[in-house]
Amino acid sequence: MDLPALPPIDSLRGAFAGRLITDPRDLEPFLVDWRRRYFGRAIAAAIPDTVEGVAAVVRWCAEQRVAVVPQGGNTGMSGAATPDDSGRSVVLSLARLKRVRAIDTVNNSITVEAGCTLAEVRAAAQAAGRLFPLSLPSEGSCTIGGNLSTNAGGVAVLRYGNARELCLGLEVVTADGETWHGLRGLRKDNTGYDLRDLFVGSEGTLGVITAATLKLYPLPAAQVTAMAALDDPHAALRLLEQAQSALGSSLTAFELISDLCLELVAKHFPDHRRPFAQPSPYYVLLETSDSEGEAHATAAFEALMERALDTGIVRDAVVATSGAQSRALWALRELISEAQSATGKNIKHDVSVPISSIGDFVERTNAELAQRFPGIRLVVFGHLGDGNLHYNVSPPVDRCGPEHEAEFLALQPAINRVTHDSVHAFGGSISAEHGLGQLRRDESARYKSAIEMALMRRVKQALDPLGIMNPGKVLPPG
Ligand code: FAD
Ligand code: 2HG
Ligand code: ZN
Repeated sequence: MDLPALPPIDSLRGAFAGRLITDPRDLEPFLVDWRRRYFGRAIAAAIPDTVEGVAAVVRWCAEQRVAVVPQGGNTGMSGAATPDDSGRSVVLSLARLKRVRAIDTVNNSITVEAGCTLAEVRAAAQAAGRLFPLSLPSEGSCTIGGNLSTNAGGVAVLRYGNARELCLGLEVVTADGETWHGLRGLRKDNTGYDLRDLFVGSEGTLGVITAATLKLYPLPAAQVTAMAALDDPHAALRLLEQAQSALGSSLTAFELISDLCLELVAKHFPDHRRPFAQPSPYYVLLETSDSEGEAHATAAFEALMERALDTGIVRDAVVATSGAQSRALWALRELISEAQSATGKNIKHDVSVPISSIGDFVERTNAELAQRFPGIRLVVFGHLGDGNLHYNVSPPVDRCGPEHEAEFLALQPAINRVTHDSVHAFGGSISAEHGLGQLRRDESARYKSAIEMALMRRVKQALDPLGIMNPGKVLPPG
């Protein structure tokens, strides 16, 4: 397609009130993802203060045939918020749309603008005596717009669902710069196609989310955390079954952690060590949210752990007896990503399989990778209760330095192939919660059927006929 010459940037400056960054040094942080795996180019980063400003930027881009790359906290794992290298993009940062518009404690809902960080939304809910349950280790930086656009998961999906399930309504600036006011606080609404659910999880490829109405829950009377040491993911599944029978919907988190994860955390964050005298191959971090108070929750956990010890499912267990102990256990889990990054470049897989298949998946995939790529280290952790693992790969210990990076990353396609073919064989998904972005875009096309790809392309064509919304993400070009 012949594109018009790039227009003078001053015409965009005049199009909206807010910040426009064009200086290359100031622009740099908007052009790279936090893992430093994707580097793009852009004419400018636009940071409007208002929804009208967002619409004006999108309209300018549509007129000039310039791509719009929405960006929130830039904490995404798939390179989805980084522009391509065409130089024909505007990064549209939502960081200044930060108002909490309304809280309704009878409807149990909160309406917030897209640039509020997840931590700010949780704090606003808490100040009103309510829980907004989405919980990610990146909550201080990621934004609610980014959470919805990636359909983020996190550590409380088991009880409350992912971002999609917590979203009641959306306000969206469409690809032609109009605003759809869909901030309905309704639990039930069967009036045709669900536009909200099209935008959730679309990674900025269909429109720009400017605000959302979200579900709130009562604050739990008590939350208690425990950690169990065990042999393998099969044992973890048996513990999950027992925990669900004993605790029902009070079980809010069930996270698997392999020993290498805790070794890396202890190495890079020496204040955070395993809570057990002896290391075990795997651990599970559990949390219960109890409406009857702390004593009740602790007693239930202790009974569960005693039974699991008696039946040989777990080797050892610890139940936190204070908030500080609970936070220390959670820190071990939440620091894994950073600890693995501190070890050097790694290959990420964010996979889901039916929960009951996780043990077999890990066993078979570990064996095949070990045989094909001797010495590689598997950093396996994640949301076992949702059937979702971060099945990440680090280089062998003696090939960790920057001088070995290129050699290791050259293995990525082959390592992905083994891992993703295994996921597919177990009926799973190659992106459980991080999205496709640029990282898994082409991989995903390999596993989806032709009809699924064709339907997705038709949706894209209908909502973004000019193809300006975050091109090169989710769908392969062409
Ligand atoms: P960005 O990275 O800025 O953008 C992500 C995508 O959303 C891009 O496609 C972008 O174009 C689009 N986008 C952003 N804002 C908008 C908007 N307003 N309208 C339209 N499109 C938009 N993720 C999980 O799911 N679970 C976890 O447990 C988890 N843990 C993490 C832990 C760490 C330490 C880190 C660094 C990341 C973690 N993540 C996790 C990944 C990341 O935090 C989430 O994907 C998050 O939802 C991204 O939000 P963001 O605001 O940073 O979005
Ligand atoms: C988590 O659950 C995140 O901590 C990050 O989803 C996973 O680093 C990762 O691969
Ligand atoms: Zn995760």
